[in-house]
Amino acid sequence: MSTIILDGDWSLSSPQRPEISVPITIPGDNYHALMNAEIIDNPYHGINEKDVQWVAECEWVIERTFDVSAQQLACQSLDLLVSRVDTLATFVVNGETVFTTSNMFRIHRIDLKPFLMEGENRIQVYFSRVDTEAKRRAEQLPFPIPSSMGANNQLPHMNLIRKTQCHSGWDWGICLVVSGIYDSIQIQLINTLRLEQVQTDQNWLADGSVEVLITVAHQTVAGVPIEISFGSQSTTIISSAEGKTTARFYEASPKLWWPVGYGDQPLYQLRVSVDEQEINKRVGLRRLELNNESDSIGSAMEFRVNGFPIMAKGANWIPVDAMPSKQTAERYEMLLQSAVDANMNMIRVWGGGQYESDYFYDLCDELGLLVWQDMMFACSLYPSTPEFIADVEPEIRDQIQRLRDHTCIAIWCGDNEVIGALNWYEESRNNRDKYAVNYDRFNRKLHEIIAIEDPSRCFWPSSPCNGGLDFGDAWHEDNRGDMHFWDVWHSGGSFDAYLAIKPRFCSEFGFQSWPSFAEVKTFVPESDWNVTSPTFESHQKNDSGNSIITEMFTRYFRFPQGFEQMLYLSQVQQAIAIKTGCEYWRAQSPVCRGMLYWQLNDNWPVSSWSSIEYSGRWKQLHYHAKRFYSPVYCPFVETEDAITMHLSNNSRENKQVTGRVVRVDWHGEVLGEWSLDLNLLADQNIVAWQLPKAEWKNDQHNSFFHVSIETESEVNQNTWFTSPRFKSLNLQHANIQVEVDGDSILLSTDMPAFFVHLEHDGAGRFSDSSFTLLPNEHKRVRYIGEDQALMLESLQVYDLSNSY
Ligand code: BMA
Repeated sequence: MSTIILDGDWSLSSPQRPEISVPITIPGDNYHALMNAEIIDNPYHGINEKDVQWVAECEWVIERTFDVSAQQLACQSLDLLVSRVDTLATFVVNGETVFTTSNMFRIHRIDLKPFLMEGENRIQVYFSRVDTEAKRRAEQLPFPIPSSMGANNQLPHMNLIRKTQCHSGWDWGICLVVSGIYDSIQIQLINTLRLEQVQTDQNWLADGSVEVLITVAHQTVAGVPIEISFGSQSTTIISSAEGKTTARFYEASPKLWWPVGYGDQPLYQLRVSVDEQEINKRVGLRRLELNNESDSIGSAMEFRVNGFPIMAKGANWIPVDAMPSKQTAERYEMLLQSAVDANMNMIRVWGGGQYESDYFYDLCDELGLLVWQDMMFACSLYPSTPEFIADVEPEIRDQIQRLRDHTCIAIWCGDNEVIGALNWYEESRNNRDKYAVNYDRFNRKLHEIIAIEDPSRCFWPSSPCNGGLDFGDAWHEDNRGDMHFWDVWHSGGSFDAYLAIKPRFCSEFGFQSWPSFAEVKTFVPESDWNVTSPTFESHQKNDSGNSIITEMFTRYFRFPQGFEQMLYLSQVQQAIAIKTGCEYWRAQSPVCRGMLYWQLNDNWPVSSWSSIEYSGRWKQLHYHAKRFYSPVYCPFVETEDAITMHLSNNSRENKQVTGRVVRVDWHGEVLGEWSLDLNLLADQNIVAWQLPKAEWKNDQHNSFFHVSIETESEVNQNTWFTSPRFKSLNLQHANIQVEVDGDSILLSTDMPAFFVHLEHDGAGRFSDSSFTLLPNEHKRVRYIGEDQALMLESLQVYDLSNSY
């Protein structure tokens, strides 16, 4: 046996609560264990969050025993491998302190041989309080380093602790200051030579062939054979005394890896082994660049893969669950597959969460999802003191070394919104030079480390950022860099504010909705089915969130009747907001080369900007994203004197597009009809149809435009309203007929119906939803899921005309 696995059953106790001794599964966290043992109620239900805060005010101990045989003990070394230890932990083996941790993002390898004995051994991990340590560190700083307080970081000074920043609450996040170990923990037996790491480098040659250089880092022992295979080739190399040995493979005609939508994702299996130690990776062969060249507007922000420009489309990612025990493989699969199913090709791992688990990046490699990877710093200032840098430096090394061979990773980014945060606090506003220098010192350190660990990728100082050494307002600069555009949500702008900018790359913009009624039933007691009830308010972490949603209703819609319709309408409103931006920016290609909305997922059931609810249910926005992110899309853009429709092709192939644009009145009468049949070139964006306003202006609010298109591989639709003020449009009441046959649902209507949305209480989704349904049309939708009976029993069909 080459490893001793320490995963599984441990016990959890606390010196402050001697009556508690309960089982805990490692990998896992203390909150989850306490909930399982019924010491605490489910923190996600009702208003329980406030009752479970005491857990973070205790110290916790986890422990277990394990056996070591005489033969195992005779090994050269027995290395404990452990990572994601959250956070301030002391490891004790057989009563002796072995090591302590202060950073949950470190990866540890410690030889336990001196501490082990034959037979039964005991390992204990003591977790101390992070809140008191944060205060202690704050007192030692040469000058204050402020962090945001409020919904984000309910505990002070958590910016000084290297722990997932949103554990202490965020403007969509419950405050659960968890502790535990979140990766597998094992002891590896080493006999001849310790295999430490494997790294690959791709050297592309002019003729399209590639040389793959494999560097094996190992113990400084010479003369040990190391087996290496890459794809169908293999070799044996002999270890060198320097601790680094390399091998080269040559691929004359490499199978190229592409982001999804642009080609396939072939992965070459890489295996390195010595004795019973083995490191396995799957590597995609591709060239990747970030084109930042200056142009007539400012400078580009364009990812190129294998020389081809990519329109990055996707969303921001937060940790899958506030209780790490619940971050299961199935949920990673479900979320990332949902991203791909909605035609996304890029995910941004946001800096307030965590460097994700290996499984996340493996899936992204397989699925063709590019990853924008932040370093884990967000929405606070951070010190550049030697102590803090000493804490961070090994973290960045560990993580870049762990992640750099993942094909999916497109960019390393220093942080989330830390440049912007210079303007958020009185101290830093009043002493901006000092704080800017502090920021720059810290940020350069990150850059320096990353440039050494991975020279193949670009380092981007911060998101958002106008570019190197530019600490200007990247919330509004649309000529260069990436933008976080929050005018519509946080600054109260109307939807048309999205039409006032042409971002080069918008890496955050979002609009909240309430959870669906089906979701609400899972965590809100019936007595609180009201958007201003205590449960609703405790599951809304953005102070003005509920007011913004409601106030926006009054700008655009007739006020919904009742609670359930309010929930539905909030999701219509969210979908319209994000679609407005994405549709317009997509029509600005190639000026705009990226859009990642805030946010993909929720880490507990909550009112938020997500397009997928905590349960995995797609909100209306996610169904819209599937359409507006699809490889071929038909965005409408209003100009001064015409309504135009673009055709945008985000793929490497030419596409034959056929379709029909119609102008329809509110009763369903077709007032005008135009057919489409054209060949769209790869990566092309053209105006495919337009109608001068003079031809329909007099009765413009009496009708809407609808387009349906078809290519060899997809169908798509889009509807354009002459005004976003639906409240003043003459929408007719629609009677929607629904016929269900197994997993097939047939819908028809007597009047044009908009945002026709199917919802049900169980798991799974529909092949389409939140669409426009015209009279005389029979729309067939498929239920994609396992629970047909519950779907049938609980199916609800909503539409805009029936919301008031
Ligand atoms: C952003 C993010 C998050 C936040 C979101 C919504 O700028 O970086 O910090 O949750 O806005 O306010």
